[in-house]
Amino acid sequence: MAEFDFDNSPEAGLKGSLRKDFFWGYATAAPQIEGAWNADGKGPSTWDILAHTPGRVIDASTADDATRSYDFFREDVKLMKSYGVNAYRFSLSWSRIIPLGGKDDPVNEAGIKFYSELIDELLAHDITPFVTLFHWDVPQALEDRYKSMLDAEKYVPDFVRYARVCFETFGGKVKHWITYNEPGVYALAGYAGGAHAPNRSSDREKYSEGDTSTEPWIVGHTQLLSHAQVYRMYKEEFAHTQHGTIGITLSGNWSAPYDATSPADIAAAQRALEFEIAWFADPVHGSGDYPASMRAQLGSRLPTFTDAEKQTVKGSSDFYGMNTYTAFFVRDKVPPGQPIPPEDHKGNLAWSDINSEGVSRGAESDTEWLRTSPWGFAKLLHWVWDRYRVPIYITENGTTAKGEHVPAPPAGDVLNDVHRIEFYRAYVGEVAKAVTEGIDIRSYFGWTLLDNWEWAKGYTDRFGVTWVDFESEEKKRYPKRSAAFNREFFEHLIAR
Ligand code: PNW
Repeated sequence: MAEFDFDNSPEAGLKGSLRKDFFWGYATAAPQIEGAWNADGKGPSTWDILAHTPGRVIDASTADDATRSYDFFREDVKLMKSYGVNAYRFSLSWSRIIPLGGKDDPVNEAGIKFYSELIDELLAHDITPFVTLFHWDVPQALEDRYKSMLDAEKYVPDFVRYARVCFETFGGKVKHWITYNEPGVYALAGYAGGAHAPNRSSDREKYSEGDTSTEPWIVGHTQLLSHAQVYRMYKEEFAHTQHGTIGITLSGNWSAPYDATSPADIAAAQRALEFEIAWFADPVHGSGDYPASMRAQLGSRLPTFTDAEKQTVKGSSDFYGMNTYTAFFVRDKVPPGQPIPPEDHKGNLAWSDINSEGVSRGAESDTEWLRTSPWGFAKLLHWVWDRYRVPIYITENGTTAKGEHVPAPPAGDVLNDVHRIEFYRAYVGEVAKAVTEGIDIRSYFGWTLLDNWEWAKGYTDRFGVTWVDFESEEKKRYPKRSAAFNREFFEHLIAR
C-alpha cells in the first residue's frame, strides 16, 4: 500500500530518474552492530580495547553485544527485505577473520563461516552485498606489535594478505568491494583529536601518546599505499575470474564561504574541501598527489609519494565512494601572515552555523556537527563530478533525530521520525536531480539500518531507520517510518 503518494508530490517529476540497476539499501559497520566481540575465536580490535578502557566512551558502554547482529543476521536480512532494499553495505571484522591480523597469522574458520553465511543469506534474498574490508577496527595485536599504520612497511603486507584471504574466500560471490571506509576520519579522529581508537593525540591532558602534527598524515599515507596495493592485486589476480569492482570510500561534507562575496572566505571553503576530500581523492582520482594547499600548510610533515607510488595510487578506484552528511560555513581561523599551529589539521578554518547573511546551514539533528543541508549535498555532487569524473557510489548518508532516547516500547511519535524522513526526502531528491543533470550516480546507502554503537558516543546517537531496544536481551528492533518512506521513494525513483 502506497502511503506517500509520490505521483502527487514535489518529487513527481523525478519518477524513474535513477538507472534500472541502481543499488540502494543501508550501510553498517561490524564493530557497531555485530557484538560477539570475543566469540568463536575473534581477536580483540583496537575498538574493543578502547571500549574496555574507562573514560573513553561517553556513556561508558561497550560494543560487546551492540545490536547482536552476529546472532540475528538472518532476522536483519529479513528486515531489510521488508524495507525493499536491493543491496546491503557491511564491513568485515579483520580480527574475526585473522585474530592476530598479521600476514603469517592463522585464519579463523569460524569467522569465515559467519560471513559466508551472511553473504549466502543476502544472495538468497536477492540483496547484493557491498563489502568493506576496513571500517576502523584494527586487530589490537598489530597495534601492540608495531603501532599498526604508523609503520607502513610492516602494516601494508599484513593488510594485503587480509584482503587476499577475503578475495579468495568471498570473491566468488561478492562483486562490490570497498577497501577503506573514510581514511580521513579514521586518521583524524584516532591520531589528531584522539577520541577514536587508537586514542593518539598531542593532547596530553587526555592521551598519553601521539603527535597530532605528524601522525594523521602518516596514517593517511599508509591507508593510501595499502589501498592501492590491494586494488592492483585485485585487478591482476582476481578481477579476470571474479569480475567485481573495487574502490575506496571517502568522507566529505560540503564547505561554503561564510561570506560568499569575500575572496578570503571563498579560498577558505576551497581549502576546506581540499583538506577533507582532496587529501585522498586527488591522489586516487585526480593528479596522483596531495593538493597544493595541503603541501603549503603542512610542508614536510605531509609524506611524499615516489613516482612509482604515484603510479600505483593514481586511478586505483573503479568508482568514487562517497560518505556525506552535512555542510558548513567556513572562513580563516588564523589571519593571513600569522603562523598556523602545527596541530591544525583542517586547513586553518573557523566554522559557523549561519553565514554572513544569517542563513542557517540547516535544521538541527541530535548530533552536534550534523544538520540537514541538502543544498550543500547538491553542490558537493557537482564539485566531485567536475573534479574527478568517475561514477559515484553514495555509500553513506543519514541523520540522527532529537527525541529518540525513550524507554521501550517507543511511543508512536518516536517511530514516526519526521525529521529523518525530511532528511531523506531532501537528500535522495538531490541524488535524483543530480542524475538528471548528467552526474553518474549508481548507488545510495542510508546510514544506517539499525540504531547502533556510535563509536565513542556509545548508544547516545541513534542513526537507524530501525529503533533498537538496547535494554532487551534480544535487542528488539522496531521499524521507524523512514524505512517505509525510503522504500516507496526508491520504488518511485528507480526506472523499471
Ligand atoms: C561515519 N563528520 O563517520 C562512519 O562511517 C560511521 O561508522 C558513523 O557511524 C557515521 O558516519 C555517523 O557518525 C563520520 O564529522 C563521523 O563529518 C564524523 C563525520 C563524518 C562521518
